[in-house]
Amino acid sequence: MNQTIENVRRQHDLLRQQIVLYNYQYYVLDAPTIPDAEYDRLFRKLQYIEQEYPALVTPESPTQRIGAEPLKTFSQVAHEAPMLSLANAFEPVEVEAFDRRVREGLAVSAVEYAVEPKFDGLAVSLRYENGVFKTGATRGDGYTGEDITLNLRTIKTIPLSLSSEHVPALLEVRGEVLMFSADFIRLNKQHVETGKKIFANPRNAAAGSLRQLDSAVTAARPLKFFAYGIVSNDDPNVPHDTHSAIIQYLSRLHFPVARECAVVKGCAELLAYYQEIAARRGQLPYDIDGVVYKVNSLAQQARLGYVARAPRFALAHKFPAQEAITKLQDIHVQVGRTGALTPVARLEPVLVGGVTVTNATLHNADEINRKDIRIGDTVIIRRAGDVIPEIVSVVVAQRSENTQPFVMPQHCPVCGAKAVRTAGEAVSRCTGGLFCPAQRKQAILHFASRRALDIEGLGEKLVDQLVDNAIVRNPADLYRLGILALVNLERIAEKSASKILAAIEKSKQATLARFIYALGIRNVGEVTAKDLARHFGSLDRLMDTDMENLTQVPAVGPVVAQSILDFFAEKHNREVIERLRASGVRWEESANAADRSAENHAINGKIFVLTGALSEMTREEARGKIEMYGGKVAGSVSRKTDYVVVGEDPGSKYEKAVSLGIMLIDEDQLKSLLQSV
Ligand code: 9MJ
Repeated sequence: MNQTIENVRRQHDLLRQQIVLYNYQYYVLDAPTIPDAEYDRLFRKLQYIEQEYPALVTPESPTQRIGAEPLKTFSQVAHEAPMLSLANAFEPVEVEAFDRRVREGLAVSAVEYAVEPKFDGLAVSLRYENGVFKTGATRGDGYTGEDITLNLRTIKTIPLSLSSEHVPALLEVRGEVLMFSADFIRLNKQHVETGKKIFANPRNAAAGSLRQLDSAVTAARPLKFFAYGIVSNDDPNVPHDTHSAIIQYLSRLHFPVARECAVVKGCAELLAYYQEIAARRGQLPYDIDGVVYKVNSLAQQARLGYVARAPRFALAHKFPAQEAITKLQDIHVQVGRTGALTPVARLEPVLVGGVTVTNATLHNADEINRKDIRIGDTVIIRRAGDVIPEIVSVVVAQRSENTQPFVMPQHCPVCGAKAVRTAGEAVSRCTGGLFCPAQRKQAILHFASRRALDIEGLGEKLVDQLVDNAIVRNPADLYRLGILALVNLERIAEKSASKILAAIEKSKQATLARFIYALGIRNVGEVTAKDLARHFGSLDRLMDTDMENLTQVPAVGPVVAQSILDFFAEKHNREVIERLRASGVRWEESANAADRSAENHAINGKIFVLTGALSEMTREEARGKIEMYGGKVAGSVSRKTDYVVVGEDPGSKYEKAVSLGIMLIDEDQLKSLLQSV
C-alpha cells in the first residue's frame, strides 16, 4: 500500500509538471502543443488524484488557481527593496538631457541602454522563497503595499513555483498586471449586458479586478502579468551583469516578458526606439503609455544611483496624452442584441493621436448623469490604444445656456416598444424582443459572427437590407436564402452573392459550443457556452435541463441559469432551433458530464494492465471480474492503458506506466472500482 502511495505521488508529480508546462505554452508562449480536450483530460486526472489523495495537494498545484475564501481587508507587506517610480520625459530634448547626465555621471562617450515598452497597468511585486511563490503585493507607497497574494495566484501567467535547477533563496519579481484590450472590450460588453460596473479603460479594469477581496472574482477576470525587474540578495544564480540578461533570465524562469525588449546604444537609438514603438502601439495587444530606457550595465546603474526616490539610470519616455477637445453634437441611442439601450456620443470630428474620432461611448444613463454630459457641450475625449474613445469630462465653463440634462428615452428608438430599467441594473432595455428590428439584426449578426457560426461576408449592411426587406427575420431564414434574393439587393453582385451562400453552407458544420454561443442567450458568452457544451454534451439535454443541473456547471450561477431557462422556455426560440436543424446545421454530440464522470470511475470500456501479485484474488480472477463489467485486460502498457493495477513486486510494466503517466491503482482501489459498477 505504501508503495502504491509512493507510485501515485510520482505520477501526481509528473502530471503536475506536464500541466504546468502546457499552461506555460498556452498562456505565456501563446503556442499550445496539445489539443484542449487532451489538456482537459489531464487536468481532470490531476483533480481526480488530488481528490483521492488530498495529502498530495500543494499550493503550487495548477488546480489551486481558482480563488479562495473572500478576505475582510488586505494586510500590508513591506517590499524587500523599495518599488521606485521612474522620472518622466515627454520631449526629445528631455531624453537628450537624460543621456547627457548619464554619460557625464559615468564619464563615458556612449551608453548602452536596455529599452522596453512601458506597460499601462498596475505594478506588483512577487516574492519567491526557494522558488515557491509566497507573497504578492501592490506597489502601495513604494515601501509597503497591500498583500494581494490570493488574487495574483489566480493569474495563469504567474508561475506558482520556479522550474529552474538553481533557484535563488529569495527572489522578488517586479512587473505589471494588465488586461489585454480585446479582453477589456469583451468584459465591458458583458458588463453592459448584465448591468454591472463599466470600466473606463483596461488599466481601471485591471485595477478593479486585482483589488478584489474575493479572489474568485479576480480568477474570472482575464488578467495578464509581465515581468521587467528583480530584487535578490546577491544570489550567485541571478545575473549580475546587465538588465537585458535579467530579462532573459526572467523569460527562462517562464515569466512573460515584453517581446519588444531590446538593447540600443546612444541617444539617437533611444529616440528611434521610441518612434518605432509609437508606430506599433495600435497593434500591440495591450495599452502602453510610453517606453522605458534603463542603463544596461548593472555596475553602471549602481554608480549612478538614485535621486529623490527615482533611479538616475532610468527614464520613462511617455507618449503624449491622447486627449482632445471637441463638441458633443448629439447623443444617439443604439439598441443591442439583448435590447440594451446604449447611448453613443456623436462628436464634431477631431484628430486624436493620428485618428479622426467621430463617436465616443457613453455606456449608460448613470454614466452620462454622473459626468453631467449634455448635448451641445464642449467635451474632453480620450483615446487609449484601440479602445473606443470615451468622454473624460465636460468643459463646464464653456457650456451655453439652455442645455438640458440628458434623459434616456422611455421607448425604444427603433421599434417604439416600452423601454424598462430593472431595479439594480444600469441599463434600460427595449421590451420588443425579436419583434424589434434592431434586436433582430443584432441577433443575426451575432449568430453569424466569427466566434459563433462564422458566416464570412454577412456584415451589418447586408443584414440591414435583409431585415428591412423582411427577407430574413431570424437566423434560420439565412439557410433558405437563394441567389436571387441576394442579387436583388443593392450593391450585391452575383459573385459576392455566391460567396455568401457558400459561407452560409459552410457554417452548417458547427460545434455544439459555437452553436450555443450563436443562439445569443443573454449572459451566455463564449466561455459559458463551452462549459455548457462540455457539461451537457447535447443540445437536447441542455434544452430540457433545470435550475439544479445548470448551476452545477462551472461559473453558472442562478442569474445565468435563469437566462438559459427563459431562452428555452420561449416557443419561438425552440422553433428557430428546430428549423436550423432541419436545414442541416450540425454539430458533434457526446455523453453528458455526469455519464462521463461515471465512466471515469467505472470499468466499462477501460483498459487495465495487471502487474505484481494481488493478495485477495488471483490475476485470473481479477481479469474475469474486469471483463465481466466490460473492461479489458491487456498484456502490456501503452498510451491507451487506463489503469495499471500494481500488486506486490511489480515488474517493468510499472516503470513504463509511470513514464507514460498512466493511472496507477492498488488492489483496494480495483475492488472499489469493481463495486462502483
Ligand atoms: C513598465 N511600467 O512597463 C518599469 N515598467 O522599472 C518597466 N516600469 C520600472 N520598467 C523600475 N518596463 C521601476 C519601474
